[in-house]
Amino acid sequence: MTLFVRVVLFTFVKDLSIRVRYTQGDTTLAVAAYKVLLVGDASVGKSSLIRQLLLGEFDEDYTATVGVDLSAIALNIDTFTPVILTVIDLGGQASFDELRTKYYKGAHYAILVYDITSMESFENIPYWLEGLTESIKTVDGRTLPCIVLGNKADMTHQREVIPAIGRNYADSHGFPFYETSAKTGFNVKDIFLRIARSLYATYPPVHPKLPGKK
Ligand SMILES: Nc1nc2c(ncn2[C@@H]2O[C@H](COP(=O)(O)OP(=O)(O)OP(=O)(O)O)[C@@H](O)[C@H]2O)c(=O)[nH]1
Ligand SMILES: [Mg+2]
Repeated sequence: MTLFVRVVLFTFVKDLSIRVRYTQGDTTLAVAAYKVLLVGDASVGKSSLIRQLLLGEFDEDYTATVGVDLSAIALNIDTFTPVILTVIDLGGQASFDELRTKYYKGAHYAILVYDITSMESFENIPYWLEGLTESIKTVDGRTLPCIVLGNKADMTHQREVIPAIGRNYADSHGFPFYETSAKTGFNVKDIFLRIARSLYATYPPVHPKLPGKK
């Protein structure tokens, strides 16, 4: 389904989910929108995952994210249900450590990314999680749901982290685990769909009263 979204207003609904109201023909509808943080060491491929998802493109050159990049990702979780993920792609370079936490507040979900060719990037995942849990409470005080991604799965010849290690870590926290490749697109759309479905189930939108309806 191609959806033409003309955003007319952002509203906060009891601080739980953001509704984006849009018009489609003569009707005003609301779409559930959620704030998703994308964190992990510099160069693990966070921005590349977004680029692959939005443009179906991959760039071999590394351009560090300076501070933060914001993307609105519209996904249909089924034929009738669009969801918007506002993804906050946080530059992993140490120079942005202080700035980064300013974007944590009010998040609904976090994507923890490491690079399967870098054991160091995997070993830093607990620090990323600690930073998140120290700095934020979710909008309704629940533990922040997360997913763990081992990216660059196409680079098997340089692998340092076997899938079982990533999966064990994720399991120990009750988080889902996937390996992904921003280069080939492996698992990229699937994980964003999974996140959107999970958020929609956890924070279902409050439907607005349409004009003329009681
Ligand atoms: N082979 C391969 N290379 C990747 C993959 N994902 C990213 N890269 C490469 O890794 C480098 C870093 O990618 P970025 O997406 O910029 O990394 P980042 O995590 O956003 O880095 P920061 O913005 O500094 O935090 C680039 O040279 C990409 O081309 C992947 O899945 N496979
Ligand atoms: Mg980046």
